Amino acid sequence: MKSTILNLGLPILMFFAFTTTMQSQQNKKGKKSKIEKEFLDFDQDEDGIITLEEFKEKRVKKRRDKLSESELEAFYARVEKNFTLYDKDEDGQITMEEFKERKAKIAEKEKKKAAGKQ
Ligand SMILES: [Ca+2]
Ligand SMILES: [Ca+2]
Repeated sequence: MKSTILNLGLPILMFFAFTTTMQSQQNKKGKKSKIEKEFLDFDQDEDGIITLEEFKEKRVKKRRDKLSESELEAFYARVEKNFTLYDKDEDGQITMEEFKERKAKIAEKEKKKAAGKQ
């Protein structure tokens, strides 16, 4: 009797897992414009490319008043390192494609992290 329940339960579980995956994929598509907006937020002069200067400016803006000079310097170093993670072809500029790629990777990582916590 117990095994009958198990045999029925597994396909149902798999079905739910499948539909949940489908839903999250749909959400991802909906989020595309959000990433594009984020990109434009970085791209101050709207030339379709994020330079290191623009990247730094945006990241530091909120923190500038709160951090000491040495903290700010450390923060800049971190931001520069972060920039290279986005800039895949290392030309010193982040294109929309590179930005999206990196964002997708981050989302993937966070998904894995969240799954590991369960
Ligand atoms: Ca720009
Ligand atoms: Ca690049």
